[in-house]
Amino acid sequence: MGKVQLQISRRTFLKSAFAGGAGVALAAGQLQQAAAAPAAGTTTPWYYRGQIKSTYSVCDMCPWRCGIIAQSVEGRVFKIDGNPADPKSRGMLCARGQGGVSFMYDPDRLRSPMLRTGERGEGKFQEVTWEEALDHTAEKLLAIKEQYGPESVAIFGHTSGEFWFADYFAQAWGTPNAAKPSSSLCTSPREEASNLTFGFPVGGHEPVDWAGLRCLTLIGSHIGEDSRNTVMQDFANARARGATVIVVDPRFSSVAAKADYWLPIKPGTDTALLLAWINVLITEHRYDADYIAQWAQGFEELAAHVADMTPEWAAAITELDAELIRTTARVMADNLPQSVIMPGRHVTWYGNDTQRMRAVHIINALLGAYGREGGIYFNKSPYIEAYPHPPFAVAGSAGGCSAEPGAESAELPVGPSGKARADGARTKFLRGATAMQELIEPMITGEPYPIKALIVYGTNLLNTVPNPARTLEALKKLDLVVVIDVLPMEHVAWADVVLPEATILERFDDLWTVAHKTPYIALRDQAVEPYADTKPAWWMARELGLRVGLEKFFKWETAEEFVETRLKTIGYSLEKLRSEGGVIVQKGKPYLDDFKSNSPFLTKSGKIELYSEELALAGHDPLPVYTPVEEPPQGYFRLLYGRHPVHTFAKTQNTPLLHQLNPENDLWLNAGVAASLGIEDGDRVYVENQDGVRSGPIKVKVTQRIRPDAVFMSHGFGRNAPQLTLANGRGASDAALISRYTLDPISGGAGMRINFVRIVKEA
Ligand SMILES: Nc1nc2c(c(=O)[nH]1)N[C@H]1C(S)=C(S)[C@@H](COP(=O)(O)OP(=O)(O)OC[C@H]3O[C@@H](n4cnc5c(=O)[nH]c(N)nc54)[C@H](O)[C@@H]3O)O[C@H]1N2
Ligand SMILES: Nc1nc2c(c(=O)[nH]1)N[C@H]1C(S)=C(S)[C@@H](COP(=O)(O)OP(=O)(O)OC[C@H]3O[C@@H](n4cnc5c(=O)[nH]c(N)nc54)[C@H](O)[C@@H]3O)O[C@H]1N2
Ligand code: SF4
Ligand SMILES: [Mo]
Repeated sequence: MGKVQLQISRRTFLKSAFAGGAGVALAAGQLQQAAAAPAAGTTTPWYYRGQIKSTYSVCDMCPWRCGIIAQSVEGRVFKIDGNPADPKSRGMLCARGQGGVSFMYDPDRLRSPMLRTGERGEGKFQEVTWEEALDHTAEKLLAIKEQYGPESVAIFGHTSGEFWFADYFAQAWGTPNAAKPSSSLCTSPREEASNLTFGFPVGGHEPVDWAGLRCLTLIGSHIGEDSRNTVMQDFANARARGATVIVVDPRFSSVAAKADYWLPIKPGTDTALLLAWINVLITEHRYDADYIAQWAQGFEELAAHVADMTPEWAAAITELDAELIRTTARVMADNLPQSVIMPGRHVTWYGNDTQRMRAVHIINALLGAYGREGGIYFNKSPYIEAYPHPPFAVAGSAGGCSAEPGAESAELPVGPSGKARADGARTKFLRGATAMQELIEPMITGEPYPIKALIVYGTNLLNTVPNPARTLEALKKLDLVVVIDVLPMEHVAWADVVLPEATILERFDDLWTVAHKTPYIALRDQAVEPYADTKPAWWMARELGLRVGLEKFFKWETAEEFVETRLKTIGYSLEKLRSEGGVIVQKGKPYLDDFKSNSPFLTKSGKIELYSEELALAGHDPLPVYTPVEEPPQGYFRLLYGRHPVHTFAKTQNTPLLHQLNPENDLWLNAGVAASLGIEDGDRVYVENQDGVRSGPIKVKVTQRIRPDAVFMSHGFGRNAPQLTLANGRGASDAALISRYTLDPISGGAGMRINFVRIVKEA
């Protein structure tokens, strides 16, 4: 299979990725008939080799999780199509989704449970049986619990099975120390800012009401490179309809190239721009006054606060033209309420990010966008009950951008229809889910209490969490490190116990429930048998649970039984769901008109809180303030990083097909700067940061498309894991260079764009 895939040319592959699953509407049998007979002398195409089995599931190649149909023949998946009934795929997939087959058949995959034989980090293991691996883990966990308490076990979780460990097992076991990178390294500032302003978080699916949208503003959101399938579809449709697009980015990103206005802002100064926009909207009376009068509070305070924050004031800070600032504010206002600043996703930038995101949410309020057609709709969680279980020892608050946490979705707020937040507050931050960094430090210092064990589920520890050198110190100190993964990523070498998981199409999993304009539930069915000696997370969590005295939480025997029980609560069965296309779509309450007497806003006041009493009481600025960030020293550039369209984070660099499309990253360097440094396009250089951390060599892309004070590289390359045979040693690692971060005092999000690099020419 790998061989066949490698022969596909880039052009053919991308064509099939973006053609939007033309074959999807055909049933398996029709597909066979529709295909032309193979030419004599060629190998038999896969669709002639036997009965095609179509299985409904959800793409796991990124956290967007599009509905898919896996096409398999004789126990092997050959093709993945978008599920036309699924609101997040609409029958299409992005290139990464198409690459799912290549990901699951990566020959470098973990095959068997293993126990460490050498030193931590050496990567020496012995293959063992599941019994041995689980018995050993359970024994260690119980000994640690006995001596230090259940909270001394930390659990990190991401990817589609995170629910079983970071939510269900963590809560049953009784540790509040579960964290997800999709929260404190991604969305937590925008979620907390939204909680403070509207009384509910944005939710995993950004509720932009694309169909009627007339003006879209993007603050460092690079749609197209951030290649989430439906976001790209929606953007393309909106643009084709003539929607105006304003892009604020220090880099001329793919989406900036499609915009009406590009604001090449000085990195770290966005809050000044946002405040100046507020100034223009208010002083020129261009905001939605009726909406603000009816739904918001604190307008007078806001108006007084921004009175002096003119475009001229912001121009000096942002290095943007004052007239451009004024004009773009007017364009936004001319289109209200069908005018929206997209709530960004990866918003942990400078450690003051909740304030910036509050400014974004406040502008959306001034534009009257929330709850209006063509503006921002209210997300609603689908109705379905959790699997009944005894009360958990702790409330869950691992959070996360993909946090539609399965069984718990009915208990956690995702929109105005949700209930109040289950506040398991225990952090020093004002609100928010557990910050990952908060858990690394106690592993090293034992303060405020020791963390002795770490279970890493589907989290790319050393590529994801900033300051990997510090994480390594933590890994050395722990009494137990358990890694549950599918590939031999760098951190696997540091595990005591390695538990290899079956990929999404090799396992049955809990329902995927999505808070959405049309709330929906998607089936995650098993297409083929697990690879080698791999197992699903639900099975591992249960087997471990039974071994550590948590039987009462694991009364169910299979995930099918778990799901069947949940489906019954909405009058469904697995059989019905399978026969109906794998998706249940419910009715939402997207607009203000859908709320009769109750306010849709769930703040204490029931209003949009432009001025935040809650922030004031906690000693934070109640109105967004601009705080300058440190400047790069002489000879250094600010390190910016982001997505590449055909890769996901640090997980697909070794995926044969995606590796072929993009084997390494490059370093964007301003053309003027390159000339002055004597660097030419294609030169290979090393990159060294303020702490002397070096990565590379990386190929330079000399371009006019980036400001002179910053460089940019895509995330996830520069790997240091020989077992990743394709990815190892290609390009440079943004993660290694992010040795500094600043925690946002409100959300606990880790600001990572505060690192500076210089360029070292290859010897
Ligand atoms: N330097 C830097 N750090 C970042 C970011 C960045 O841009 N640069 N981005 C941040 C953001 S926005 C996010 S959301 C996070 C993402 O953080 P992560 O989710 O940690 O990122 P990935 O690299 O996708 O790692 C996923 C891990 O899950 C494993 N995996 C894949 N499929 C399965 C499966 O079926 N089962 C199991 N058990 N494991 C599986 C993969 O092999 C990999 O180790 O990273 C954050 N950190
Ligand atoms: N292909 C692909 N798509 C993905 C993912 C993936 O791994 N691969 N991951 C998904 C996930 S979980 C997330 S969180 C999103 C992340 O997608 P985004 O939220 O768009 O975040 P980043 O990728 O970090 O975007 C970085 C952009 O911000 C710009 N930037 C840097 N500094 C500043 C600044 O100070 N001000 C402004 N205005 N802009 C700045 C950069 O130049 C770059 O264009 O992508 C999602 N989509
Ligand atoms: S956006 Fe692409 S990678 Fe992400 S879930 Fe959808 S198809 Fe999969
Ligand atoms: Mo993210």
